Amino acid sequence: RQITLEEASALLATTRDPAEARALYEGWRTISPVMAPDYARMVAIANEGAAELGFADTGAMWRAGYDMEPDAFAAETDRLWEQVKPFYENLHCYVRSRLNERYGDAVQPDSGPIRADLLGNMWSQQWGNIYDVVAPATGGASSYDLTERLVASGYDARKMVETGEGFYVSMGLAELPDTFWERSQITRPRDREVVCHASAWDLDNLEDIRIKMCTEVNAEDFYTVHHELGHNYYQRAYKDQPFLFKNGANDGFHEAIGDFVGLSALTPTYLNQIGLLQSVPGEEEDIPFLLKMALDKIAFLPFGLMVDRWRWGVFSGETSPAEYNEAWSANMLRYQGLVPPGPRPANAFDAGAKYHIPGNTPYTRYFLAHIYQFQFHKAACEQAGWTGPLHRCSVYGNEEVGARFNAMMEMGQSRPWPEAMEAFTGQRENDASAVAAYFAPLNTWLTAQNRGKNCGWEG
Ligand code: X8Z
Ligand code: ZN
Repeated sequence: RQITLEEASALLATTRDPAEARALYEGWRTISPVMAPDYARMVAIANEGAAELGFADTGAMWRAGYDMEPDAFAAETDRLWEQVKPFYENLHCYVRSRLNERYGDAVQPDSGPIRADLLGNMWSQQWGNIYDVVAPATGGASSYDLTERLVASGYDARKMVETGEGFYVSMGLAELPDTFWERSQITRPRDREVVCHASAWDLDNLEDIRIKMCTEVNAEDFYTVHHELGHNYYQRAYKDQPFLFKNGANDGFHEAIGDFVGLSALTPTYLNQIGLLQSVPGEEEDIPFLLKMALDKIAFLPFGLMVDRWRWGVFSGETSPAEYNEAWSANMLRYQGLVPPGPRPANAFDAGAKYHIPGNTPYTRYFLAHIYQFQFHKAACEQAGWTGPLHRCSVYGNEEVGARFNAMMEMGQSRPWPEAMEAFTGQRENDASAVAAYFAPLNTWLTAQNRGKNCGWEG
């Protein structure tokens, strides 16, 4: 029987059987070899268009969207990666050793790269689904599981989206229009094939905003709902700009709006306020909470980088179609420290099994968003007068922060992005120090856990 990606993802999230994980990982990747020739053709066509517009290639065109020279932007992503890499290496080291304890040397050795299918996600891009496997052995674990809380509280897809809207409304932003509810696709239709990868749309450049997703009641889609609504709230905020400015300050901003809101919406304090948690855990749950967040947010960083590192090479011609898969695996190893569960077939086109590759959606935006959302969060918490640890801050119900945030969103693309950044955070730079500040207690804890370990990998 054929299963959908949603079904395969749900199984991969919960299976703890390495053979099943491998079958799911490899099974999904059988969909993409057929795409490789068309993909190569698309690259050639896109490059022709980029050249006509005066760019060296499509990658250079994509890197030109950040109010600086394309090469300077590439260097900027290197600089940001160097800033966060030590955190990722710490997390990688800790997760590897917990996987080793769980599965043994034959499945996951305690040195070298991690087996990519053991991380609970089809692309190993967010690892929160294996929290139970890597939860602290001593010193208190998390007292709740968000997926379980959502299910137990009787959430359905619509309630998930309404809850997301509720957060934005609490910040003083307007409710979504009726047409949003009439015209959005919130669940998978029963009668036809659709693209289920979540997206947000602005149909008339005014009020006709919609999301299109196949919402499941779980923690991952609780995040995704907030993420998608961020796109819609941004779109509506800049609707009065001239047409050419109806866009994000840069594409990383667009991806960061909803994630910023999500950082508050995932706090136990907020989950308690909306009745999903009966009580707010104390300090003893700081490390479990931060570990859960890091499994999603820190683990994502090298993935957010490697996708376009691969594509930049493809567009520039440095990587030929014959080298597509080798180069993809090499990037997985280099940035993420991951290897596939077994040798890949000669015709494998693993990149094609990630939505944004055949969809040709740039990906560095998500890497940036994983930095920006923490810059926004830190600034918002400071505006709110918060003096406690950043990970416990929520700006739910804070209309003053909402007004300042909306003012940045209303600017759209009318000014260079550093001005939009400055309008909300007072800072004009891409800066990963807010990531460091948010995760500081966890990083200290991980360093202690990893003492005596041989962290890192070759490659
Ligand atoms: O594609 C998305 C969104 C739509 S813009 C659901 N994201 C990336 C992905 O799923 O690969 C959000 C996080 C990263
Ligand atoms: Zn998005």
